[in-house]
Amino acid sequence: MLPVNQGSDFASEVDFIYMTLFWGSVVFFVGIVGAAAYFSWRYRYKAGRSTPHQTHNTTLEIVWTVIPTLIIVVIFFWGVNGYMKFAVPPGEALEVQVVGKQWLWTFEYPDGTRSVNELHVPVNKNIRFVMSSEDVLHDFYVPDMRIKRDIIPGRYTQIWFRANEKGLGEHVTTCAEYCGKGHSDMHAKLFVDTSADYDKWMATGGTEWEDYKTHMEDWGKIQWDRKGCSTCHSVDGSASKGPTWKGIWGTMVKLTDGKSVLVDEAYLRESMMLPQAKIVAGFDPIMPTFQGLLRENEINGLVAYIKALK
Ligand code: HEC
Ligand SMILES: [Cu+2]
Repeated sequence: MLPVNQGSDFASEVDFIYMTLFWGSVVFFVGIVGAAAYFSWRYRYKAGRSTPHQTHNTTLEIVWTVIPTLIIVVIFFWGVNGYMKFAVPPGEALEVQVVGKQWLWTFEYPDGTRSVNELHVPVNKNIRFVMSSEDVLHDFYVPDMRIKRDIIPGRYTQIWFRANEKGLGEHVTTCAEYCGKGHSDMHAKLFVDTSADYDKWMATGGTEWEDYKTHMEDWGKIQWDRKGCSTCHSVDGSASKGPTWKGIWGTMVKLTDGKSVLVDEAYLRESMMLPQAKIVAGFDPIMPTFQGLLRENEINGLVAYIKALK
């Protein structure tokens, strides 16, 4: 029974008000039903017993009106106070974009890192979730944090929490709005990390560090897809908005100014950071700069990937 898995500061407050209401209801239920049962037995029909004439009892009526009213008013303000905390994210918070779609979750962090069905947050930090849907109604629900809010197509909704020490570790995130056939598969894992673990996760963008070192070109392939390079660069030699990456490593590329340049590490790097510096012949200078959008390890991965595309 409650309280279980209180991963956020909300959790204990929510549980406390919930349990107060629950036990309050139990006390009143037992008291009222018990009294009714007792009186119906105590004053049951007996031959010769007559009931005296009853009008009313002013004192009793005032007491049973005023006391419950006061209790309800206290509960109301208690609830509003909690709701306001829950509904209004604090100004200083880490912002994570949450996108729900049939039937998975994507999360995007301030530095552009994206992850699918896996959410990492640092402990003891306010996290604000800005949520949108790509298709139908969904509902972002993290039971251990006691947060839940609808995600509505065409609109942004927000929610926030602050995970505490008790919340360190893995939690379940699920969709609480029936959204079609795969609704029950719409799970994500939430990891509350220490700030060191969180930094490490951000640095590698979701892949294990060791993994990244041993499979640089796979890491580059992930970036090709994640960072949108794939919309303009093919990797199979076919034509696209930009030159294909297949087989370019180590060759001489013709530029619009008539010169040629060797495709090496420095040229690839420059092409990503300052794409307008050297324009490949036959293409328009439409490539956006990725200055500040690619981390060192991502650039290395992309270079390794291009190198591997023979
Ligand atoms: C909007 C389309 C577009 C996107 C997105 C794009 N590029 Fe490009 N890219 C181009 C075009 C067009 C060229 C050729 C013209 C030039 O050199 O600027 C090019 C050239 C390059 C070159 C030089 C290729 C050669 O054959 O010499 C590299 C390397 C490169 N892009 C890397 C990337 C990487 C890495 C990404 C993703 C992080 C990316 N590009 C995203 C359009 C794009
Ligand atoms: Cu859903």
